[in-house]
Formats: sequence, structure tokens, C-alpha cells
Amino acid sequence: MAFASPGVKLHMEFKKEFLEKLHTAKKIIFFTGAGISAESGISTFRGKDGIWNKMKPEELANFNAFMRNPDLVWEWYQHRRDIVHKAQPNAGHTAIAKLEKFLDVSVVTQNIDNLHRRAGSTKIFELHGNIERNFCVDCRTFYNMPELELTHGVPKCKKCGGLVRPDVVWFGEMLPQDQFAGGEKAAEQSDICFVVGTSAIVYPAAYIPMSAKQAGSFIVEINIEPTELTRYADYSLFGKAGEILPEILDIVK
Ligand code: BV8
Ligand code: ZN
Repeated sequence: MAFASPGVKLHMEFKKEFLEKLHTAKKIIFFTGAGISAESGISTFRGKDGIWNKMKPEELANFNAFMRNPDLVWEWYQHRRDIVHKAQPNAGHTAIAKLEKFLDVSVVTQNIDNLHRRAGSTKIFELHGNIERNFCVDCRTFYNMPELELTHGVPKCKKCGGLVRPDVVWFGEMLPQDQFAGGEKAAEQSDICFVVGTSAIVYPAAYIPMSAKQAGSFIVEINIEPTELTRYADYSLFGKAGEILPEILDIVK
């Protein structure tokens, strides 16, 4: 029994309970990870072509690594920024943005690639920062990419000469409290919490779907394979986010 508008051909057979939840939901959240950007050509962290396969996160995505070798870490983020700039939001990002026309939608993302914003989503909590923003480690002056001369190697702060770093959360660092608290509140108030494209092993971010579940939200996982979260999900949809999310939009609109 689908609630899609007449004439919409659905490829996916969705469970009746899910369709009823979708039909009555007022507030939904999308907790997303690197997998939602995979179809935009951005490698995930832990998949078969994951970037962590080539090097350990400890080697690059942490403050000590940056202070030990700022040029190397800066160049690695420059390389990832170039990939992100060439990438486009995919059908999954776009479907989430379009759902805002029909439902109260919040996006709680672990991604730093800015693709949800570029797709048009307006209520976004960025738990791990944003690769387009940078700040000085000494005086915390913020710099967006265009302001930095694209010199080779780590840029220096114009105000105090300190090292400029990407505004992303590294291992061992606190998450931005306002983003985490905002994401947690949205999760607790949600009727449905979609968990999309994440291995759900990085904490404290991975607590977000747990908070949703404890508050009575219906947990729907969208992933190409089972994850740490699968056993907690009320419903798992195995497949590509860029194919499943447009089908969910077709049902709602
Ligand atoms: C903290 C930003 C403490 C940077 C990232 C030892 C020392 C220190 C800390 C720890 C430690 N041991 C554990 C910890 C905690 C640690 C942690 O959780 N580690 C894990 C690895 C065990 N957490 C932290 O360090 C956090 N901070 O704890 O601070 C503290 C406390 C108080 C006071 C002071 C300090 C900070 C964690 C944030 C780290 N930053 N990224 C950067 O990107 O360079 S983490 C990184 O992993 C990304 O943000 C990413 O989003 C995140 C999670 O990965 P996923 O998004 O899930 O991606 P992944 O590749 O894993 O999975 C992709 C999924 O998609 C797969 O399931 C795949 O099947 C699926 N998929 C693929 N294609 C598709 C698809 N699904 C659908 N469709 C497709 N087409
Ligand atoms: Zn400075």
C-alpha cells in the first residue's frame, strides 16, 4: 500500500509499517555520513576504496599530526577540497532538500563536504565542521577559502602569523557544542530518523540515532550493507542512497 501520488512507479517494495509512519510523520531527520556523498564521487573513509585504507586517520586527521607537519596535513585537506569543489550534490542530497517542501526536515551530518547546503537543505547541523571554513590556531580568526592566497603549504594568519587550519573536528577534539546539541534535540523530536551512508562507529556522533530511538523515533537505515546500527534500526533499506531517497520523496510529495 504505497501513498505515492497516482502514476508514480516505485521500484522499491516498502514495508507497510514504514509507509504508514512516512504518511503520518511531521518531523524527520537525516543523520548522514560519507556514504551519501559516495555517488558524488567522494571516497568514503572505511569502504573498499576508503581514504582511511591508505593512511591511518591518526596520521592526518588530528591536531598533533597538523602541528608536527602542517604542510602535509594542509595539502591533504587542499586535495580533498579540490575533490569536493569538483563534486556535485547527487540525487540523494537533492531528494532530502526537496522533502523540506512537505515535511519539517533536519539534516545532522558527519560530512564536511558542504554538499547538503549546496543541494538546498536549509536546516543542517554539521557535527564535524566544514572543509570550506578555516581558522587561525592562535587567534581563531576565520578565513574562507577565497581569502587565503593559494600559496603552497599551510597559510599563515594575516593578523598574528599563526598557522591556519581547516575548521573540521579532528580525532580527540570536541564537537561544536551548538551543532551537537541542536542535532540531538532534532533527533529527540523526530518521528522518523533516517540513518544514511554511515558505518556508525565514530562517537559521539553515532549517539545521535540512539537519542532518536530512545525518544521513540522510528529508525530507518539506508546503506549498501549492514552496519553497527543495523541491529537498532526498525527498518533497513539496503541499496544506494541516491536511488532510495528519490523513491521516498516520490511517496511523500
Ligand atoms: C572525541 C572530520 C574526545 C575530519 C572525522 C582514541 C583517541 C581519541 C578518541 C577516540 C579514541 N578511540 C575512540 C575515540 C573516539 C573517536 C572515535 O569515535 N573513533 C572511532 C574511529 C572509533 N572520536 C573522536 O575522536 C571524536 N572526538 O571523542 O573527543 C573528547 C571528549 C571530550 C573532550 C575532549 C575530547 C571526534 C570524531 C570526529 C573525527 N573527525 N572527520 C575529516 O573528515 O578529515 S571522522 C570521519 O568519520 C568523518 O567525519 C566521517 O563522517 C566519520 C564517520 O565515517 P562515515 O561517515 O560513517 O564514513 P564511513 O566510510 O565509515 O562509512 C560510509 C558508509 O556508507 C558505509 O557504511 C558504506 O557501506 C556506506 N555507503 C557507501 N556508499 C553508499 C553507502 N550507503 C548508501 N549509499 C551509497 N552509495
Ligand atoms: Zn591569528
